Amino acid sequence: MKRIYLTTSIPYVNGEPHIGHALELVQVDVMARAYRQLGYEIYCLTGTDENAQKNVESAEKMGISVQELVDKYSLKFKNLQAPLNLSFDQFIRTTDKKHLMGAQKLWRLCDQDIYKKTYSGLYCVGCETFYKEGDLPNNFCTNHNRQLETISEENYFFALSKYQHKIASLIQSDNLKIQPFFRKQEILNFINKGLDDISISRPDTRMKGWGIPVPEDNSQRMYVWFDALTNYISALDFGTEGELFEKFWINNPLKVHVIGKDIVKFHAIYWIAMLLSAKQFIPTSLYVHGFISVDGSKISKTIGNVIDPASLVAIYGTDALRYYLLREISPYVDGDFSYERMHQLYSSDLANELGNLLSRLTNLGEKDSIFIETDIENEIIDLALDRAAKFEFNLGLEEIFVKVKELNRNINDFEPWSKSKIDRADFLTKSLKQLNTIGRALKPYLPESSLKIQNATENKIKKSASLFPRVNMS
Ligand code: ME8
Repeated sequence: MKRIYLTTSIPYVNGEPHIGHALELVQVDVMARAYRQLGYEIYCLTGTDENAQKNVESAEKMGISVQELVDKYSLKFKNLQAPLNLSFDQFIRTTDKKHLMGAQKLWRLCDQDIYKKTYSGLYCVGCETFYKEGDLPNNFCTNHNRQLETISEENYFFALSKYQHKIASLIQSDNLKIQPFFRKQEILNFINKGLDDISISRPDTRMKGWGIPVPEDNSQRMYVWFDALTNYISALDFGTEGELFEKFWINNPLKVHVIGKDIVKFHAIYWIAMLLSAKQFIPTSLYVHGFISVDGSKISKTIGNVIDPASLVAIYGTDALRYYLLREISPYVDGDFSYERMHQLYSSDLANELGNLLSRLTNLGEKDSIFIETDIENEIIDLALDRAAKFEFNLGLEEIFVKVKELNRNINDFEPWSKSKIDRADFLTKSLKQLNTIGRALKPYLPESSLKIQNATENKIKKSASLFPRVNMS
């Protein structure tokens, strides 16, 4: 049986989930559903990244313990499962015991590439990254709106430089396939400028006792990226030699990480080097999505434009938000969210086109006592499935909606309501079957609507409840 292991990145838990996170979760969910439909045995993972130093800072500011902070925010991410209709198999937290075991095991396996050194450098706690003088203008991180701090301390280092050529060749040859192509080129250019060794631990005093202890050295905690990246295998019980690891990492040709454009370096370089050092298999591909802005501005707590995905679902419903993220946002490039566009898309594509099509056809179908035995037009369904599996969600939905529009046009042209019952029986039967096919094609994208459409267009036709009821824009 063919297998695939699919993962999202694991968000930090020092802030609320936003629609950028929802984008990645929904993209991975559509892929997971598509591969399931294609008959693959799949394992789909998401979770939260909880050992960052910035959590210590945030908890201090909020006057709560770090554990309370991570519990509270991790739950908010986990709670996106219902409103976004996510079908993942596991939600891992990097504060889980099995993750600690996996991370420490990997560290031990990298032992020959780890050494201790005193280091002085510029650090952004928001990025959890060291920078060199000149990396960022005025040593200011615009992403996190903070001045870089100078830090001098004794840390463990990982001999990343040793893996430069090997990693470049794995990427060049697509043994690690990076999509889209321009991200592959970007990272190759970065690697070819030369890789320095990286610091992979922080003194326990700076971490205030938070984070995963370095094996055999309680005075140091693992650098959060070293620990976070191992989530992809600790979730498979790597630490305890579990069956999942055997099944989905060792004996599995497809291991796919979906990530945002800001964390390619960590996945395409650090993670690969760690796995090579530990003599483990590497993932097969990275799919890199772009960033969503809100009304043209970067999503930021300071600007105050963090939109809770669940609040959008409360207004428009799960499938409407999924539709926006999949159709309006091109999978690999930056996109924008606005309430205005959300409302527009909801009204035009979902309520007026798809919803209306279902109401019209089932209304007439009920009046004429139409009975449908479905015969599926596989070509459309296969094409939509193929697009979903290939991360081409916008194209997949576009093609389905061409069919939706075509059907609506046919109805307008034929005017079944002005024909005799006998004259329209054929037309209605054919149209309802086509709508049933559309319903099936939508399955990985809009699972709930897909099911409603399928149920409403099979057997004895009954007038269907509105798929996308009117929403008033407040
Ligand atoms: O990077 N639009 O966590 P994170 C689209 N903990 N995607 C966005 C986005 C936006 N505006 N903002 C963030 C981390 N993302 C690490 C990951 S993985 C071992 C550790 C994406 O909460 C971002 O690119 O900053 C990443 O893929 C994910 O959301 C989590 O971001």
